[in-house]
Amino acid sequence: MESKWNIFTSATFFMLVLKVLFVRQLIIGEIHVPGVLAEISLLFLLIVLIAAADGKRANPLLLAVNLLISVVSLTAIIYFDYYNSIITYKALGQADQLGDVGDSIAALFKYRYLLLFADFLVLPFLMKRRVSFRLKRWVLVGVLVLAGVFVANGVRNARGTLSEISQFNQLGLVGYQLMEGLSGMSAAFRGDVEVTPEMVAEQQRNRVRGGVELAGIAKGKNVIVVQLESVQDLLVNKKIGGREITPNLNRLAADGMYFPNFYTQVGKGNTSDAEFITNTSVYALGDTPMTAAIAGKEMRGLPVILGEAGYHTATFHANDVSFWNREEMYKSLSFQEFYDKSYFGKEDFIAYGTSDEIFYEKSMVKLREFRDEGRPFYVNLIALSSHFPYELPEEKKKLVMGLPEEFDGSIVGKYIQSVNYADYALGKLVEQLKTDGLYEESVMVVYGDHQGLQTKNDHDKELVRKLLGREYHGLLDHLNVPLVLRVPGAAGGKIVEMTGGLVDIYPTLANLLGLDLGREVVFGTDLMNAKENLIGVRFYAPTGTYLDSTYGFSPGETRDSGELTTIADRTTKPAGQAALKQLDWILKYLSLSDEYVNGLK
Ligand code: GP9
Ligand code: MN
Repeated sequence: MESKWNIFTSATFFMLVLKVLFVRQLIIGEIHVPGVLAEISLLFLLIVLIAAADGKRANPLLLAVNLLISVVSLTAIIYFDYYNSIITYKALGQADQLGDVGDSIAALFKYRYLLLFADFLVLPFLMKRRVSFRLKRWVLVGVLVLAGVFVANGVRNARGTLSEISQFNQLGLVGYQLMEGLSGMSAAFRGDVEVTPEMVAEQQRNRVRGGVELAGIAKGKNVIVVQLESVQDLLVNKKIGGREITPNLNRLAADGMYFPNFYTQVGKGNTSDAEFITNTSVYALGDTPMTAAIAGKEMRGLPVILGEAGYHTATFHANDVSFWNREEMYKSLSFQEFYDKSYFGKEDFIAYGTSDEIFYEKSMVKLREFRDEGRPFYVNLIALSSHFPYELPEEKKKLVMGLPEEFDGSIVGKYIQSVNYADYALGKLVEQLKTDGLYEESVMVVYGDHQGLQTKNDHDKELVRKLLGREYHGLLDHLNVPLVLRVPGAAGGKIVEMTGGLVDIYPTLANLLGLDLGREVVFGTDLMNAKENLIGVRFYAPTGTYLDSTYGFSPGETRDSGELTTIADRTTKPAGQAALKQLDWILKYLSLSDEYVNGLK
C-alpha cells in the first residue's frame, strides 16, 4: 500500500477536500467540523480502497470517481437552489424531465460552479508521475482507524436526525447517498405489504367518517376541481393600493367555504404530485414524483369511485401530457379521458401552454358536452399560467393590476401580477359556469398546488414583509395554499379554521357527495367534521414536519427535539413530550402510506 499512495492520490484527495468545503458553503452556508471530518474521512477511505485494490488502473479509476463526484456536486448545488432539498441518487433516474425544466436550470447555473472541474486541467498530468510516499505501517493503520472513527461518528449523528439537510451536514454528499441507498435496500428487503383500509383506520387519529355536517348535500352534483399553479394563501383577501390581488377567488370564497389553514404536501413531482394527492388522499413519497412511483400500477381514488358512481371523469392541462409522465398517472388513476396540449394548442402561450383564459374556454366546450350526456361529471382543471418565472406577455400585463413602483423589477411583483392574471382567468371561468347553469349544478374545489414565492434577495424579502405586516414564515406562510369549496345549497361565507392539507380534499369531498369510504384506503380527514387534525409535510420541509390544529412542528437537530410555532400568532416554543409523540405518530403514518404505494399492483 505504501507505494500506492502517490502524488496523484494526494492531489485528488486534496482537491476533493476543497470541493467538499465549496459545496457545503453553497448549500448550508457554514462549515460543520465533525461533518466535514466524517465526509473527508469517507472520501479518504474510498481513495485508499481504490488505490489498494487495483494498482494499474487505480489512477484512471480515481480520476473517473473524482469526475463523478464533481458532476453530482454540481447537480446537488443546482438541485438545492431549485428544490431547497438535498438530491438523492433516485433523482438521477428521473433525468428525462431535465429537458423540460431546462430554462429554470439555466437560470440557476452560475459560472463559479465550474470551479468544481478546475482540477481536471492539472490532474491528468500527475497521473503518470511516479512519486510515491512511504508511510510506516503503524502510521497508516493509525490514520485509517482515525478516519473510521470520524465516519462512525458521522453515521451516528446522521442517524440521530430526521432532517435531510442535517443528515447531509453530518455525512456529506457521498455518505448521504450511501445512507439513502441502505435505507432503500432495507425497505426493499422488507418486501411489499398490502395495506388495507382497516390498517389505516387503526392508525388514523381523529378519524371522522360518515360525518354529519353537510353529509351528502351535493350528492349527484358535478365536481369541478380547479388546481391553481403556485398560488399561495398569503395573496388571498389581500389588497395593494386598494385593489384585491385575487378578487375572483375571494368572491368564490365568500359564496362558499374558505380554509385559511390549508397546506401543500407535494414532493418533487410538484403540480403532478398535487394532482395525485388530491385524487387519492395518499401522501407523496417526496423525492420521487408520484407519476413515476405509480406508473404501471392501478390505484383507487376519486376517479375510480366517481366512475363507479356513474360519473364521466376527465382531467385537463395545457402542457404536453408526457410532462411528469402524466399519461401514466392518469391511466393508473383510471381517469376516463385527459385533454392536453394536443387539444388546447399553443395559442396565447404562457409558461408551458396556452393561457389560462383559453384553457378554461376550451375546457368549457367539453364540460358542456359532458353535461349534455345527461350524467354527472368529475373534472380536474389544472391551470398553468402562474408558473415560475412569472413572465406575462405584454398584452396580458394590460389586463392585470398595476403595482406601486417599489415592486418594479422584483420577483414578488411579477408573482403577484401572475397570480392576479390566474385569478382574472378563474373569474371568467366562474362567469361562464354561471351563464351555462353549471355553477348551481356543480361543487367547485379551488386550491393552490404548492408554494410559488421566491425571496432570494433582501428587496423581495422586504416587499413580502410589508405585504404581510410581519416576518414571512418558512413553513406556515411558505406552504400555506388557499382552499375554497363552493357547494350549491350550502351557506356561503363560511370560514373553516381547521388545519388541513391536500390529503384531506378527497375525504372532505366524499362527505359532501355522500360517498362511502369504508372500503377505501384514505389517509386524510373530512375537514368539515374533524375536531382535530394532524398532517405531515416532507420534501419541501424536513421529514418529520407536521401541522396540527394549533401548531406547526419543525424537527430539530436530533430526533427528540423540535420547535412548535403557533399557527394563530407565530409564537414559538421548544417541543414537549406530547409534540414528540405526535412526531412518532406521523412518521409511522407516513411509512404506512409509503408501504401502501409500494405495495400497489
Ligand atoms: C407543467 C407543470 C409544471 O405541466 O406541471 O409545473 P411544476 O410541476 O413545475 O409546478
Ligand atoms: Mn405547479
